[in-house]
Amino acid sequence: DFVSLAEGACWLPGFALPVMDTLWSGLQQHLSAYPPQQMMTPMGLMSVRTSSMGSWGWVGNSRGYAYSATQPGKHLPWPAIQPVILKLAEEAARRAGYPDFVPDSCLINVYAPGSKMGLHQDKDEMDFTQPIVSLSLGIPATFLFGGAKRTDKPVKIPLQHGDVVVWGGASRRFYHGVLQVKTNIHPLVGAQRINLTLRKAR
Ligand code: MD3
Ligand code: FE
Repeated sequence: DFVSLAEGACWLPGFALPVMDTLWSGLQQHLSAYPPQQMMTPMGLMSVRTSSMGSWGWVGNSRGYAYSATQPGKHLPWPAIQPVILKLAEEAARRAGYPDFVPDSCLINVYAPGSKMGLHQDKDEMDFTQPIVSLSLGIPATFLFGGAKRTDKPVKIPLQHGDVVVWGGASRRFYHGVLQVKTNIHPLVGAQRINLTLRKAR
């Protein structure tokens, strides 16, 4: 079952729950091998820590941000998107009406309690007809879903462990962010929220 949030935005509560044990064990291995790092941006150091999978990882520095084929400060590629994650994203996109979505980038955002993400638009990708699929794990967070203008009043969406959202159509360019994550403990994932953002970057 799904909830339509705006034109093109489709919330699938608990969609990932059936694969969460498998997905979490693979993700823990990834995070040990590719520890998430706090990225710099022109706006300052992010409170969120990030890692990536796939052909394109997201990297930031004080001059800007971009997709990169190599890990920050290294000449090595990222590992492939894990099959369980890839299948989940493609299946969610298919349900939302995007049968041809094949992501080439999986950004992993790790939120400790107190971390947040300010309102922004995702506009570093090449093809805006491709949706973005996001998966939440761990402790809950309040997602801010705004509109096409920064001044559009955001709607608050309580995202929980196992929730998937497909952001396509007009909503693809909408402003969004995450409120400061409250201290909490999740039985599987512990005292953190992790968001996987799957995109077709190139
Ligand atoms: C709505 N991450 O990494 S994922 C990001 O929870 C980012 O970590 C958030 O925004 C997080 O850029 C939100 C959900 C998301 C991603 C892209 C969107 C929502 C979106 C693009 C347009 C509209
Ligand atoms: Fe974003």
